Amino acid sequence: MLKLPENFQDYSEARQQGFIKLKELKERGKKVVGIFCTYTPTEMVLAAGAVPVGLCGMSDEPIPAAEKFLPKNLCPLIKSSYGFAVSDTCPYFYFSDMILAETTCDGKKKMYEMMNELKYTHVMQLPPGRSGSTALHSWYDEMLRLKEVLEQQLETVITEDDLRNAIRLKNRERKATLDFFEIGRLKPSPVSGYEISTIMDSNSFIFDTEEKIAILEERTAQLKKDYQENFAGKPSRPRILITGCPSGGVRDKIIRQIEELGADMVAFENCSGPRAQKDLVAEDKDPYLALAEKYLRINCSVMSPNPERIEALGEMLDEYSVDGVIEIILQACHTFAIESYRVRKFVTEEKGLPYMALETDYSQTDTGQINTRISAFLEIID
Ligand code: BJ8
Repeated sequence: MLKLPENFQDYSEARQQGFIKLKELKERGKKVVGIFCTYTPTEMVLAAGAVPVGLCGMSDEPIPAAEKFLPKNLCPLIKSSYGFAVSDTCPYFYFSDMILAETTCDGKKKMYEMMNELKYTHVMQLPPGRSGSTALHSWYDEMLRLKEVLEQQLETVITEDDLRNAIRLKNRERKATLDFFEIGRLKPSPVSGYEISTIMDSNSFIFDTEEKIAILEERTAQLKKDYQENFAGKPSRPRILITGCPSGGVRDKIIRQIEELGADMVAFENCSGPRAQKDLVAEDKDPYLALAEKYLRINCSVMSPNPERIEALGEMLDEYSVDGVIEIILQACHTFAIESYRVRKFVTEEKGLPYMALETDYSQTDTGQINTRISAFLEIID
């Protein structure tokens, strides 16, 4: 595995430091909105003068608390997120003035009904597909409705200027994030997938967008320099792309293992990667329409049909010179599990690359079995 930089923060350290910063912001009167998904139009939260904070559960610790209320056979991300909330063990949930969620998969949207009993949860009605004009119209209406909800709940007013400023700021953040991801295109890659994933998840605990942009730009510049001085011209290890469900909760179990077993994790075709970053919000039109258009284009498996994900995957396989694809399917995630049939067919038959799906949860019970499967997969690539 590549050596991690000296100032590299691990996820739990970043999460810890974030608590303190958020507490200070709250004491200064700042409002906080807890969010769960890439479909969340965070520009609206910023325009309301509030701070968006990611609440996706990535740990198995709160799962027993969740299983008192939710079925055991449910996605660990949903159980972990609810478990933190119901056991009151997540300061970020505690500090949130409200929760902003969307109707994505069935498990999440039903869980949000229960979360609403713990804290006010506004659920945006995300259309189940993008076809026709109805989907865009109804999603546009959801943006307008969200403006009213935020204004009411946070006792503020969102002006068009505020929203345009937030759109410009988030677009700059997207460009900086994309440049950071694209370091993985270099051969050999000077950055580990473990670092990419950790930095992206840890950045959700930095509440000043300018600071986030600066961190990303600085690390990208360092990595480019490091590539020129230490990596260019050297042999490359097998290059793996991760696809499927969010991978933050299995970072140690899968991402770290892939790299320790001799491959480079160069790209993420999931919500830890460029999925929502590579497509900017248009700055020259009705900002609510621009947000509706941008967020509806996100190609998560909850959309039906979803050919855009396969197109995006194909582009990434070429751009990142990928040698093999590993799909992470979290336990009981039906949409990614079913879509994996198309992904496997596309990767193996159209792109001629090896593919493997790993179905797992946040526990450590299958660590040995996963290591064996990753080792066997890397042997095929070699
Ligand atoms: S845009 S990937 S963050 S919904 S919770 S669908 S893993 S069963 S997280 Fe997601 Fe938004 Fe899509 Fe991204 Fe499956 Fe679990 Fe549902 Fe999940």
